[in-house]
Amino acid sequence: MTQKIKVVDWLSRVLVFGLAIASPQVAKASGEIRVTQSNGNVVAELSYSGEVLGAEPSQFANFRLRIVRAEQTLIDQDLVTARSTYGNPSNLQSSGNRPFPESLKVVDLNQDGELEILFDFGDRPGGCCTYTQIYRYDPEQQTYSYTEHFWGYAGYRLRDLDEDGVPEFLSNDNLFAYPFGFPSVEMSEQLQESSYSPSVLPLRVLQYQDGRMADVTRQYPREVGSHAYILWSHYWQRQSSGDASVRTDPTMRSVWAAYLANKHLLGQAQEGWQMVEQAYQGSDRQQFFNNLRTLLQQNGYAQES
Ligand SMILES: [Ca+2]
Ligand SMILES: [Ca+2]
Repeated sequence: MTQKIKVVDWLSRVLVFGLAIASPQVAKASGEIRVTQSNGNVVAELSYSGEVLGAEPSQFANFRLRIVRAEQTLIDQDLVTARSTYGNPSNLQSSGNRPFPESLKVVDLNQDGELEILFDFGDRPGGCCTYTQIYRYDPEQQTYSYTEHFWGYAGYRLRDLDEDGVPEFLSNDNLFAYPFGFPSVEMSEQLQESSYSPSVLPLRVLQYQDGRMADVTRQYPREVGSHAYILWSHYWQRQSSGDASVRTDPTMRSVWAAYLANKHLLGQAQEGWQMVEQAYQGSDRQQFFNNLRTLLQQNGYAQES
């Protein structure tokens, strides 16, 4: 039975810090979902079968990606992922993951005049563990090559933080998830509401440069400082409301770890340590501080020590 094609606007046109991202168009016909996104001379289309609108779908199949550049179809293939087979691309479906239709974008990520195509996939949007695939045009081969970035618990938001036309991936450092336990639900909800970062992990800012993700976090001290401030404020609010348990609460360890990582990025490591050593009085504090010092050194935060 042929159903009438239904076109749904997932999002209204969004203008974020001067970065215009057109809405994906989602078409559904006879159990097939096609997501089309276009910008300039590039059209990208994800298609697969299964239910995607409304309730959580039960199954998907036949993931395909098509990229048309200057009216030439350069990619028309099954979606593959490099991750499920340790570097040997395999069908995305066999990895147990699926693409998220609303994430498809055609954007110039590095301001070189050539548009990149990106979309996310994983077992569920917003959860652990999602990936982003980015396709870029190779003028010599006259086709597109791709790279995959794993976000883990961190996730990301695409923003042009400094309004220079180059978008940033505003994310968090997944290497900090979660050696010191998980944060409280209250803390997590507080960060979800903030505009800077949805996660109790150190802030991380990435840019897509030369076909790979580059860590540019230290170039964005305003955002790092805001994230550190939110973390500190959580402690301060509990402390000033008379909640003495905040000083020994083990769920604060992940908060302090992220806070100190941020303070290192800001060049305020000494001040950060003084505050945390004063604030956290849990019986495991010495072991916690030692482990945190090691983590900060191993991951490039403690450059000045
Ligand atoms: Ca580009
Ligand atoms: Ca920018």
